Amino acid sequence: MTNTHSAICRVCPAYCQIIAHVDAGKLTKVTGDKDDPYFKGYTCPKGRALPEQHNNPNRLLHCQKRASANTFENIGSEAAMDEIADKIAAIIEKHGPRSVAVYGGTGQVSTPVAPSVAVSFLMGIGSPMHFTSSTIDQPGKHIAMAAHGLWGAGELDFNTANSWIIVGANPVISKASGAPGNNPAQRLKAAQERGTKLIVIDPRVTETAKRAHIHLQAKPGEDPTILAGLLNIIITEKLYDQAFIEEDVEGFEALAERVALFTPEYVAKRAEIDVDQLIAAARTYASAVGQSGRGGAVTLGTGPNMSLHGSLSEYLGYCLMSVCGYWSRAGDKVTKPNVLTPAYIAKAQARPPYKGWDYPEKMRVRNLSKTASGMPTAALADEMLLEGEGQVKVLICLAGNPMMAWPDQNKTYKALKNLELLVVLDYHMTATAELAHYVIPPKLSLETPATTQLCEGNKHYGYGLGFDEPYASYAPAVVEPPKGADVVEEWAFFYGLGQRMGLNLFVASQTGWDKFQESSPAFAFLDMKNKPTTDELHEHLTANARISLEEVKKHRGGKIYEVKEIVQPKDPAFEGKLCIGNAMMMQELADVFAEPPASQEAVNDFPFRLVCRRLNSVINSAGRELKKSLGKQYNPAYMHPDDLNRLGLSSGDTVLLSSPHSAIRGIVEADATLLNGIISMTHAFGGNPGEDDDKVIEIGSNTGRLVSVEKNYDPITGIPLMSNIPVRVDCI
Ligand SMILES: Nc1nc2c(c(=O)[nH]1)N[C@H]1C(S)=C(S)[C@@H](COP(=O)(O)OP(=O)(O)OC[C@H]3O[C@@H](n4cnc5c(=O)[nH]c(N)nc54)[C@H](O)[C@@H]3O)O[C@H]1N2
Ligand SMILES: Nc1nc2c(c(=O)[nH]1)N[C@H]1C(S)=C(S)[C@@H](COP(=O)(O)OP(=O)(O)OC[C@H]3O[C@@H](n4cnc5c(=O)[nH]c(N)nc54)[C@H](O)[C@@H]3O)O[C@H]1N2
Ligand code: SF4
Ligand SMILES: [Mo]
Repeated sequence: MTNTHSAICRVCPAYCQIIAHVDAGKLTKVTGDKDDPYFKGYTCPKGRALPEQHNNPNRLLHCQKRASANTFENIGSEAAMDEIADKIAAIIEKHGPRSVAVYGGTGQVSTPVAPSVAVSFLMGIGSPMHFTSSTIDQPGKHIAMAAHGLWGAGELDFNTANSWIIVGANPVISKASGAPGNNPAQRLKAAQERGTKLIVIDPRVTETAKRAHIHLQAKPGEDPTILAGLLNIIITEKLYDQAFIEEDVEGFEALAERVALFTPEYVAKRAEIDVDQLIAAARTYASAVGQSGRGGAVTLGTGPNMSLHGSLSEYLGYCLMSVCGYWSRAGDKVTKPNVLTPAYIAKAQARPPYKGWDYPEKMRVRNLSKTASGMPTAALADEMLLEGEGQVKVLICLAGNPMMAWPDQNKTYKALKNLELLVVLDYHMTATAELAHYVIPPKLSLETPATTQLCEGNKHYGYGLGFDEPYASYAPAVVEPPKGADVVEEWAFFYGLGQRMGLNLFVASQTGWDKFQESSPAFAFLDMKNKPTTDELHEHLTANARISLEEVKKHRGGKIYEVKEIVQPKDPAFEGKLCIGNAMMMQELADVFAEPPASQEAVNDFPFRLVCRRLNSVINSAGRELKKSLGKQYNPAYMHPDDLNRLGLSSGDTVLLSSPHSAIRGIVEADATLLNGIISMTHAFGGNPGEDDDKVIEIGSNTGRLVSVEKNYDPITGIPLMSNIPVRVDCI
């Protein structure tokens, strides 16, 4: 007999409400929950593949311990934790706590309780070495927020916007950055029908760009130029919000002076776009100036963030919103009020700029340090390779896949091989797990309880993330792990180490996530003798929620709560302002103006530009193991048909793609949605170095191998050039 249970899909941060069909204790099907008031039955192929993930014969059900260079053996989870705790203690004794690092990857969205316990573990042993995928994703977001400041009234409403700019993001596929995640294709279509004018900047006519009123199909890497150009038009044509700028913004003159360099003709020529379209985009964007609640956001994705100057591009996006006064005003509805995070008073006032970079924790390479985005992951491989005090000897990899995802795969390979201890928490034998000393398989998402708190908090990461209604949901575990499995929840692994190492671990309630208030998180110390339940941890995490978890639990299946918050006016004596003339950003913009649009090297020897792209069936490397749901098993190198013709190539041919750093094979495929000279290719495919050359049709290839972390990187966050990579195409 089939039972159905409401549940929350946690494959990606959209957190769709789903129905899990369970037959004799086995997850057999996932469908959308049509009764859910927010998701209304929406799912995507990755969510519908949850049964294949949970029941996959290749799923690991026992901890693995390396037995030889190429083999692993089963080990009991308690024994594994005994051995790992002993090893870590011995390494700390010899090399100090900084030798132990944790890397948390994208899979953490499936296991939202774990990161807090992992951080507490690191604090317990005294190591500052906590890294996440955030710094190889869109670290510019955090830098820009710090340089610009935040607006206390929060986000603009997607539902009432006159215009909306999306730069190098494709929310229809990624469900991230740009449009709300509850069926972004539908949300964009509805916006278009309402008359919202969408402006998209992308070298490809993406599924999102198809909904655009104006698509600036610009060359990649020119986002700072284009955004500065839009600002220049808005300023010279006096389309900005004078009153808002006088009251709440500083730095206007500095910005105006700098963007004046970026005349429409200069920008159009440099980015290879039509000058009239550029001017039309600026006028369209500014068309709601002075109309409270009608402004539009500028949202940026991985494209600009991975093409260098990501922080600057994000910053100029904020500048566009601030010169137009496109922030919620007193009397407007609060667009994303908290539910499972704490209530706060939304005020129409700035939270002025704060320190976002150059934090005291230094890396030993490239003069990098911790920033508001965290520790620079692009330098972690160097930290494992560089001998001397502080060298990283232990890596615990929590739901991430460095071998597939980190920039410079060859260096990552050497670095991971150099470790004294690599522990991978993952549910299958990934390319990273293959190099591990221990692999610890977890329960999978539908085997553990969940709340929607993580998705709610994501609104602080960028527009189009987080729910745009006061929505929340709780779901218990709906299936048990397969019979005989000895799997450990990720948080319980860190807890197990903590018990053995005599640490007092805690979880921090999510108060601290709310950037609009100054209060710090509430810490709940865990009982280190009697193991808490995952539900108890969720209770700690939601301790300060506006609507209690107890209340949310009563409404199984997701509910939009009656939270009708109105933005309050500015405190009478408040003088803080947003900043649009940050000196470092203005200098970087001058540098952009001075730099040649494309280096000679790129033009002569590497005439193509490889840009990032996401596939609907996978989330980075996760899902590649689900052969039935995956479709194509490799990542095609999409190119314009004219480029293929010119090179005498046809779809399906194998080529060698060389960057100034390294080379990979690729299988070309015609894609007329691309600009000439662009190769659009997904990351996190292929195998470890040497494994994919002869198997490119079976497993694809790894674009991260083409990236150097030492040349062309952001000096603040360390993110290297990971999109807009110069490449040459050779027939083989
Ligand atoms: N060249 C290039 N490189 C890139 C990018 C690019 O566009 N181009 N994108 C970058 C970006 S944006 C990111 S975020 C990073 C991603 O970097 P990572 O997060 O390191 O890579 P993923 O492949 O997402 O790894 C997620 C892992 O989590 C595992 N996982 C999934 N669910 C669970 C679970 O419930 N529990 C546990 N324990 N594990 C789970 C999956 O099996 C997978 O191995 O890659 C970056 N690298
Ligand atoms: N289905 C699916 N969903 C995912 C993921 C996945 O792998 N698959 N990954 C998740 C993760 S980790 C992340 S970070 C988000 C990312 O979410 P998005 O940022 O929306 O990612 P993409 O879909 O790759 O969109 C990037 C776009 O930037 C364009 N682009 C590339 N270079 C440039 C440039 O220099 N300038 C401009 N203007 N555009 C450029 C590309 O053509 C592409 O359309 O998606 C998340 N969601
Ligand atoms: S969009 Fe994300 S959360 Fe929704 S079904 Fe797909 S993978 Fe799951
Ligand atoms: Mo990402």
